[in-house]
Amino acid sequence: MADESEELKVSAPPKVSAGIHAVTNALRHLYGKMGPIRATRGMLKLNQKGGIDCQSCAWPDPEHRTINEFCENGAKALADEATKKKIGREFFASHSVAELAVESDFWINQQGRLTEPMILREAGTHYEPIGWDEAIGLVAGKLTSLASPDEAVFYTSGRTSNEAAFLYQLFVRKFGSNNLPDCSNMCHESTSVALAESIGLGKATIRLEDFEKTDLVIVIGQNPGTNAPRMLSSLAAAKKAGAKMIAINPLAEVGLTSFVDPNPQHGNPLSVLGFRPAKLADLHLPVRIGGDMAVLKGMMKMMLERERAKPGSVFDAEFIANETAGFDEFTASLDAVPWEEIIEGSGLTRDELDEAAEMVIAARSFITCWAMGVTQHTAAVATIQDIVNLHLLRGAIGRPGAGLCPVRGHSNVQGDRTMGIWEKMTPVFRANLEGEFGFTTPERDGLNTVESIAAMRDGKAKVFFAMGGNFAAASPDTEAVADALAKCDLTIQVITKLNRTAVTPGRMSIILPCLGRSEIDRQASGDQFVSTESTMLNVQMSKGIFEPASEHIRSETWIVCRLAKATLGVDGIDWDGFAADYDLIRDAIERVVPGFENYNVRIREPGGFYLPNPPREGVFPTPTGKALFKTTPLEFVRVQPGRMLMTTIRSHDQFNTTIYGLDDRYRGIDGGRRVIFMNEDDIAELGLSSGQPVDITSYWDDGERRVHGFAVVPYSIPKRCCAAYFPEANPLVPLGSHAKRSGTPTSKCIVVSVEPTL
Ligand SMILES: Nc1nc2c(c(=O)[nH]1)N[C@H]1C(S)=C(S)[C@@H](COP(=O)(O)OP(=O)(O)OC[C@H]3O[C@@H](n4cnc5c(=O)[nH]c(N)nc54)[C@H](O)[C@@H]3O)O[C@H]1N2
Ligand SMILES: Nc1nc2c(c(=O)[nH]1)N[C@H]1C(S)=C(S)[C@@H](COP(=O)(O)OP(=O)(O)OC[C@H]3O[C@@H](n4cnc5c(=O)[nH]c(N)nc54)[C@H](O)[C@@H]3O)O[C@H]1N2
Ligand code: SF4
Ligand SMILES: [Mo]
Repeated sequence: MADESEELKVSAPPKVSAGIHAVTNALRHLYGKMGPIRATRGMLKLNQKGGIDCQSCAWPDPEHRTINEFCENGAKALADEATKKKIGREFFASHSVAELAVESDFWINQQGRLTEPMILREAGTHYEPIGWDEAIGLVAGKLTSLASPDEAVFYTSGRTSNEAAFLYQLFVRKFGSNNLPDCSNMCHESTSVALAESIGLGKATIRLEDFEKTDLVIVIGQNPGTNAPRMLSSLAAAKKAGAKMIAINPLAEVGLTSFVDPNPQHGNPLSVLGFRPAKLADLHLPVRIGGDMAVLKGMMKMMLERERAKPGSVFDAEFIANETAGFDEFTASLDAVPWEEIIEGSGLTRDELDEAAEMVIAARSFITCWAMGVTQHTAAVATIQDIVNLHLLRGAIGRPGAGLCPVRGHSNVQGDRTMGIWEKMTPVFRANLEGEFGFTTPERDGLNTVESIAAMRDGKAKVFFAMGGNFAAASPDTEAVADALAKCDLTIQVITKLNRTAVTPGRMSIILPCLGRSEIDRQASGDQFVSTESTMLNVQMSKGIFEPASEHIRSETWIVCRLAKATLGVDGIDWDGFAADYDLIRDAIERVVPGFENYNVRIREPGGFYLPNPPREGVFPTPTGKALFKTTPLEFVRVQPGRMLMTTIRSHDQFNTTIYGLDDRYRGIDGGRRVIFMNEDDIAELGLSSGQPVDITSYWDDGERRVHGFAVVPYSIPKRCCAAYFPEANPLVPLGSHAKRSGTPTSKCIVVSVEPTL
C-alpha cells in the first residue's frame, strides 16, 4: 500500500473541539464534493423526520429537531456518499487490480462512486463490466455448486437497512447456513454478550432525555467528539442541568475535556444552550491501556469499604435484595482483590480511584457510556459486566437519569442484529422465522468474523460475500485476511465505493454497486424508504432524495431478492414482491421480530417508534428475572521489559476504513496517518525523537508481526502505552487474540516494541 503522507505536521491538540473549524471543514467537504445546490438540499434533509438518516454513527436524533440536525462528521459521510465523482468501465480498463492494490485507502476512496457491476475473471488483470443477470447467475451458480452451504461466508457491515438485512439473513438461512459474520463481531459483540447475560437485553437502557435527568455521566473508552459528535450536546445538556462527568481514557480527548458545539452550522461554541463549561469532564482518569476492569473494581472496592463502615450509606439495599442475584459472591470477590493489583492494573493512584468512587456515591442517578476502548480487549465481557455491577450496587438502572449507554458504531449495526444478522439465533427468532417462511433453519451456529478468516485460510470456506463494509482493511491481521481472501474461489462485494477488499480479490471477484441511503430507491410499486435503529432503540425511516449515481446501480434489497431467486429457484417466498414493495418486507418483519407490531404504520409517524426495553422499565428478562452480579477475577495485561501496550484509534478525518483526509485536528496531526503516539519518557528512554520513523513489532503466541516507518508523536498518554490509527496498524493485530466469549479482536491492546527504522 502506498504511503499517502503529505508533509507531516504535529502541533499541540486544541483546547476546544468543533466551533469554527468544524464549520469550515464540514462545508469544504459538502460543497467540494457535492456542489452548493446538492449540498444544501442534502443538509436540509439529513436527520430530519422523514428525511435521510445520517449514514455515519448510531447516535439518536432528538425529539425536537432544529433545521440543521447533524454534525461535521455526518456532513462528511453525506458528502462522501453523494459525491459527484464516479468511476466506471474506463477507470477499471486503465487501472489493473495490481496497480489499484498499491494505492492508499485515502486515494481509493477519493476516486468516486461505482456505477456498474464489474468482474475480475480468473487469471484476469483488470475488472471488466458485466451485466446484472450474468453477475447474479455466476454467484448463484457458484453457491449451488458448493459441497455444503457452509462453504460460503456472508458478511454484513452496519450501514445496511433493516429491510435489506432481514431479507439477506432469510436468504442465507434458506440457502442452508448461519455463516453471517458482521462488523459487530469486531465492535460491540462484547457488549451484546455481557449485557444479555447480566440484564437480559444486549442494548442501551437509556434514552436521550435521561442525560438531562442525571447527576453524573461516566464516559469510558469512547471518543464522542469524533465518533458520535452530537453526543456532546447531550453531555452539555447534562452539565447544564448540574451533572458531573468522569472520563476514563488513556488519552485526554479534546471532545471529552472541553466543549464544543457539534453542529457545524451553529458555528459559535458559545451558542450551545447558552452555556459553555470550561471543562466537560470534571475528572479525567488516564487509565493504563486495558486497565478499565481494575478501575471499576477499585471504585467498587472503595464503595464496599464505605458501605461497611456506614451501612445503608452507599448501596441500594432494597434494589439489590429485590431485583438482583449474586451480590454476596460478588462482594466476596471484591474483598479478595488486593489494592496493589488494582493500582498496578489501572496505572492510577488510590486517590484518583477514591475521587471517582466519591462522585458515584454523591450521584443519585448516573449513566455510563462506553465504546471500543472497552469492547476490544481480552477481558472485555467481564469488564462490561463490572460496569453493570457498578450500576446494580447503586440501583442505577431502570429509573430516570440512570442506566447503561453502550454507544454503537455504524448507523444501523444495532438494527442489523435485531433483524437476525448474527452467526447464531435466539430460539424465539428461529421459531418465528421458520413459522413465517415454512422451512427448517440450519441448526449449527455459523462462523463469526475471526472464524470466517480462519475458515477461508484453511480452505474450508470458498465463497466470500460482503453486504457492504471493507473486510480486508477492517479485520485484524491484514496479511492473514488478504491470504484468506486470495484462497477463495469467488469474492463478491455489494458496495457503494471502491475499497481495499475489492482489490484484495479471490480467484474471481465481482463488484455489485449499490444505492446509498441518500439516493432515491425506485421500485415497481413506487419510491421506497428503509428503516434503521439507533443506539437507543429508536426505529426511524430514511428516504433518499438524490438521483442515483448511475442508472445501473441497484438497491441492496433488490440485489438480495435477485440473488435469492437465482440461487433458490421457486421456493415459495415472494422475492419479486419483496423487491417491488418494501412494505411487504416490513409486514414479514412484524411477524418474525418481537417489538415491530404495526411496523408499517408506526414507521410512518414522525420520528418513528421505540422498541420495547424491559430493563429501562426495571424488568430484567434473564432466566431468573433478576439482574445478575457477575463475578470475575481481576485481569489486565502485564508487559515484559522493552515492550509496550498499543491501542488503535480513529482520527477525526475517517469513517472506519474510509479515509476522508489526512488530518486529525483534535490531536494536532496534519498531513499524515502513519504516526505512533508515545509518552515523552518512553521516547527518551528508547533514545528516539519526535518525528523519527520507527518500526513497530507486535507479539503473540504464533510469532511476530511488523509495520515500518511510523513517525513518533510525543503525546499525553500513560507510560508504556502507545496508540496508532486503525486501519494502518491492523497488520499488527494478531488473528488469534480476541476477547473471551465474544470473539472480538483485541485491537485496543496489542503488545508491541518500537525500534528506529533503519
Ligand atoms: N467520524 C467517525 N464516526 C464514527 C466512526 C468513525 O470511524 N469515524 N466509527 C463508528 C464505529 S463503527 C464505531 S464502533 C464507533 C467507535 O467509536 P469509539 O469507540 O469512540 O472510537 P475509537 O477511536 O476506536 O476509540 C475509542 C476511545 O477509546 C480510547 N481507548 C483506547 N484504549 C483504551 C483502553 O484500554 N481503555 C479506555 N478506557 N479507553 C481506551 C481511545 O483513546 C479512544 O478515545 O464510532 C462510530 N462513529
Ligand atoms: N485495529 C482496529 N480494527 C478495527 C477497529 C478498531 O477500532 N481498530 N474497529 C472495528 C469496528 S468497531 C468496526 S465496526 C469494523 C468496520 O468494518 P466495516 O464495516 O467492514 O468497514 P467500513 O470501513 O465501515 O466499510 C466501508 C465500506 O462500506 C461500503 N459502503 C458504504 N456505504 C454503503 C452502503 O450504503 N451500502 C453498502 N452495501 N456498502 C456501503 C463502502 O464501499 C466502504 O468502502 O472495523 C473494525 N476494525
Ligand atoms: S452524531 Fe452521528 S448520526 Fe448524528 S449527525 Fe453526527 S455523525 Fe451523524
Ligand atoms: Mo464499529
